[in-house]
Amino acid sequence: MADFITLSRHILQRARQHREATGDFTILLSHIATATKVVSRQVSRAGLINVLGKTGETNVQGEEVQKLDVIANDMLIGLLDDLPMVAALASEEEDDFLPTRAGRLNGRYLVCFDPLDGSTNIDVNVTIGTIFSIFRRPEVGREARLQDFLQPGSALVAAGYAVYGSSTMFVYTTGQAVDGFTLDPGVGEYLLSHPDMRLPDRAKCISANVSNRALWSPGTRAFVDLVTDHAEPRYKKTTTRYIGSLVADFHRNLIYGGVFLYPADSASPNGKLRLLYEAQPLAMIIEAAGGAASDGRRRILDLVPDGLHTRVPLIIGGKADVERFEACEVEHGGT
Ligand code: P6P
Repeated sequence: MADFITLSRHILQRARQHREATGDFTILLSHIATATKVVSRQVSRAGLINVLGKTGETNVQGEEVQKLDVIANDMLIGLLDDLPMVAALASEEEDDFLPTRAGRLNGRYLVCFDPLDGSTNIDVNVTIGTIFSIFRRPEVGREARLQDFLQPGSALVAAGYAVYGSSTMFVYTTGQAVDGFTLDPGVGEYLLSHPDMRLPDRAKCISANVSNRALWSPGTRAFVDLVTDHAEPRYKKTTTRYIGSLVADFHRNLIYGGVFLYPADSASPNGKLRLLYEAQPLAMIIEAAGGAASDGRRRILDLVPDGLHTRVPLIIGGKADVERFEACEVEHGGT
């Protein structure tokens, strides 16, 4: 039974080592995990329960909302709304933040999430995921304010994601280590399968949407060229892998080693990905695993969002690769 480490048991062990040992944090993280289990079930049956396709609406990002986006968003909100330790929620699918019913005045935590990242891949059965992060509130005893969410990622208490692929995995960190759990559908439990995940110091993959090449800065083009031309020893065997689902690309690179980039470009000078509920949580994870994350110049975890949906360029993966990208931007010119 020693190897049968469930997520709940692991969170309790981690929480004891961490100042979040009040039990509230354990309950909160366990509820997020439960929401991802339900989303996983819906995703695995999407074609069967007629949730494929679009709702015909568009979200604050101007993106078409897929039915499963709504299901995932509603599931997370529904489960977290009843937790007295959570004061408010920020979701990719919600224009504004949502004070919770149970914790709006005295909840110590704020939860940010992208309920279903990569949702354009739903109809073609490509891996998608849920990304989340947890902040402590600056003060309690009042309703949450937008300003409470606008913190640097370095202040995060925890971050993680669920990836709905050939199996469903739940990966999280409280800053010291990154641990991965695989869902056993028969038991309905996440079991520890990837303890203490460390980013391999090799550039096995580079992940970028090369159809944006004409929009990239000279520095970005120079970096991608030196990697795909195998022009330096580190990149002799680097291959390209990009499936248009951030969580899936990130998870693969975390295990194999590599770098993902969605840089600024002439069409999107602030990049496409969102700082609060995509870049910050993944940056916390990659740094805890030994990697790095930058916007091309600055460390992601030092950046403070201007708003809930602030976009940011994201270069994330091996320290050497992020630094090499930044050197190219200096040498050849940024956006
Ligand atoms: P593009 C999915 O819509 C997403 O937000 C990320 O999951 C993914 O990495 C990115 O956009 C893909 O964007 O412009 O390459 O299709």
